Amino acid sequence: MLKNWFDAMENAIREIKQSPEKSVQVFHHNDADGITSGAILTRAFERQGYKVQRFSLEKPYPAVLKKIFEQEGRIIIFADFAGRIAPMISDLNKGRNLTLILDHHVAAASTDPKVHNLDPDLFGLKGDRDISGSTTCYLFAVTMNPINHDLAPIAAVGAVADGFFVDGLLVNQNRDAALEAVQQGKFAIKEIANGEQYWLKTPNGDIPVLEFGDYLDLLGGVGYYHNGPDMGVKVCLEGVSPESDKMVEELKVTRKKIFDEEIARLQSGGWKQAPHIQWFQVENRFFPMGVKMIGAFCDAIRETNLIDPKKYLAGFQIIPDEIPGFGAIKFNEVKISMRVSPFMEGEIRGGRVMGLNILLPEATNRLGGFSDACHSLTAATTVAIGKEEMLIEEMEKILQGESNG
Ligand SMILES: [Mn+2]
Repeated sequence: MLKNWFDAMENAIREIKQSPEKSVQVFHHNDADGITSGAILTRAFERQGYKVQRFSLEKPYPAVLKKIFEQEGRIIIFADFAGRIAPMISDLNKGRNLTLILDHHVAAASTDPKVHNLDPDLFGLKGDRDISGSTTCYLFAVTMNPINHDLAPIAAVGAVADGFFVDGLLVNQNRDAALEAVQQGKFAIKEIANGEQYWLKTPNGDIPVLEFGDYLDLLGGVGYYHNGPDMGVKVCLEGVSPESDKMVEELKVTRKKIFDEEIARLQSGGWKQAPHIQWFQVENRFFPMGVKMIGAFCDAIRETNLIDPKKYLAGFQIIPDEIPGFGAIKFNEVKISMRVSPFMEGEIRGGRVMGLNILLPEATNRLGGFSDACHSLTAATTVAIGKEEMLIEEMEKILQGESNG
């Protein structure tokens, strides 16, 4: 199976080398795994003499994909997302661009021969165990050119930050990347009581990798609309600097200020109450933070006395009509993030009330919205701006139907 994966990567690399196009467009996720993936691909393609245009996305939104695939004759690469939507990408591409998908989430096969879905999930590996997005990109990079072995520490950082361990240890491809980085003298593994601790060795001392991962997550998430992902990639390739430290400190201040102001608003009548759901809309007040932060904010308040512990918790944030560096995109969409109190968590786990993984996607579908990551205790979808209240009402109908029936 793995031989098939390396064969598929070699095929794609051959096609890239045969293409007259000498620039690549890299679209990567904005979390630590995605940022390390973007850094690895940038360095690897620049070494091959390509001009790299790099864009960080919070998600591969359909509106963004549509604009990307208005192009023709390009080399387009997706990293740390898009494995599952290879069929949709194939439909949009129609053979017009050489497209590579270097994701590690659960994947579906491509239906366009010009779309190479190199997600190792299709070749027998598990993205939540064996291999991160960064390690996927790293193995692609060394397949393209063994000179890229020096990128192993960046791959290992992404793997640790993505947080998939078996009994506290990195395993399989992720572990191999970490061991390689250790051999290069740039990484250290220390045994602890329930697993291992990973350290990045830098000229300025050793940094715990989990801490470094948080640093990248902060740049990518809190600093999303303020060039944070660019700084994250720079830090991966060149190391932390006083400039990046300053940016991270400023972003922490920004986040605290925005969160504190929102909490004050909630305390002075900012809530809207439905029978089973308490909700609020932050409009554009979270800018320049990315839309991941509405979920982070719900997490921050779900165990406080700001909320009614017996109701579901929902927050809305308008998705800005812009992808940094890529340009204007008319989304006209609002993101909803849902969380629950510890009390409701017990009710859901006990099967006494409906999980968010059923409630939110069902209501979102009824309004023609887009469901993505929905789990029983955390969920997020998007709907058109203006449908916020309708979405809450749909969920109430679903909940009342359940209690009546
Ligand atoms: Mn990942």
